[in-house]
Amino acid sequence: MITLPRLPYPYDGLEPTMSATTLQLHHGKHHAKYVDTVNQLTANQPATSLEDVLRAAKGADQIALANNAGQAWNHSFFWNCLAKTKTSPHGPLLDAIVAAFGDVETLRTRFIASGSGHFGAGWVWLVAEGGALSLATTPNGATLANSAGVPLLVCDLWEHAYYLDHQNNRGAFLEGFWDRLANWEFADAQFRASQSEREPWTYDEGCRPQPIVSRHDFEQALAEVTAWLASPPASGSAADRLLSARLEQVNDYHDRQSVEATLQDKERFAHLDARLKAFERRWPKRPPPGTPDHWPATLGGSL
Ligand code: MN3
Repeated sequence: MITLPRLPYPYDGLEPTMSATTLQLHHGKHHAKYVDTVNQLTANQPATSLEDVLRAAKGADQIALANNAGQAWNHSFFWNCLAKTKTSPHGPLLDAIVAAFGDVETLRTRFIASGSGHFGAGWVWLVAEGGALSLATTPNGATLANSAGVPLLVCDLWEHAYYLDHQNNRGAFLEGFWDRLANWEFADAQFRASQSEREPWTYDEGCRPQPIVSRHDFEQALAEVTAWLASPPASGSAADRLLSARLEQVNDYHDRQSVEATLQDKERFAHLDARLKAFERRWPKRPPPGTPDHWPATLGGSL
C-alpha cells in the first residue's frame, strides 16, 4: 500500500507558470490514479516500499504494475523538482554542470531540446553518475528510480502536464519549468547524496508531511498520530512508516520547545505515551538522546 504524497506547495503555489487547474488535475487525478492502480495490483502482496515494488515488477506479466509504479514514483519526484521561489545551481553541482556542459545556459538549451525532441509521452532527466552529469529521457512510465545514476531533476513530458496551460507547445512549458520552477536546492541535495553514502530521495520521503512550524501544524500532527495509534497500521507498511515520520516530527518539535504546552497537551502526550507503550516494538531508528532504549521512551519527556 502506497500513499499519494501531499504537494510541497498549495495548488495555486506555482502560478502563473503552472496553473492551479493543471496542478489539481495532475496531482489529484493523474498521480492519484497511478497510486490507486499500484495499490490494486499489489493488494495481495506484503507491504513494501515503492522502490521494491519497482524492483520486483520486472517480468513481462507485470508491465502494468511497472508502468503505474514508475509513474507514481516519477510524479512524486517531479513535485519535488518544482519550487515556488527561484533557485540556481551553486557550489560543487555548478562545477559539475560546467564540467559536463560548459555552462548553465548550454545545459538549459540541451535540456529543453531533449524534452522537446522526445517522441510521445515520457520524462526528461538530469542525472549524476560518479560525479559526472548527463541528460536522459525515458518513455511513458519508465523511471530512473533504482538506476545506477542518481536523478537530480526531471520534467514531465506527458501532454497532461502542459496542455491546459500551453496547448501543444511543449517547448514553452519546458522553458517555464527551467526558468521559473526548477528546484535547484532539491537537485543539490540529490547531487550531494550521489557523492556520499547518503541515500538519495525515496518515495517514502516524498510522502513525509511538511515540517511542523506552527501551533496549527502541531495540533494537526497530534490529531493525526492519535488517530493512527488508535488502530496502528501493519508494521513495515507505508502508513506505518508515515506514522513513524510524524511521531519524529512531533518529538522534534517538542524537543525544540518551540511550542507552549497547554494542560490539554499534557493529557494528550500522556495518552500518546500509553498508546506507544502498548505498541512498543517499532521505530527503533531514533533513540532519544542519552538513552540506549528505542525511541521514544516518553513522548512527553519532562512535561
Ligand atoms: Mn504527469
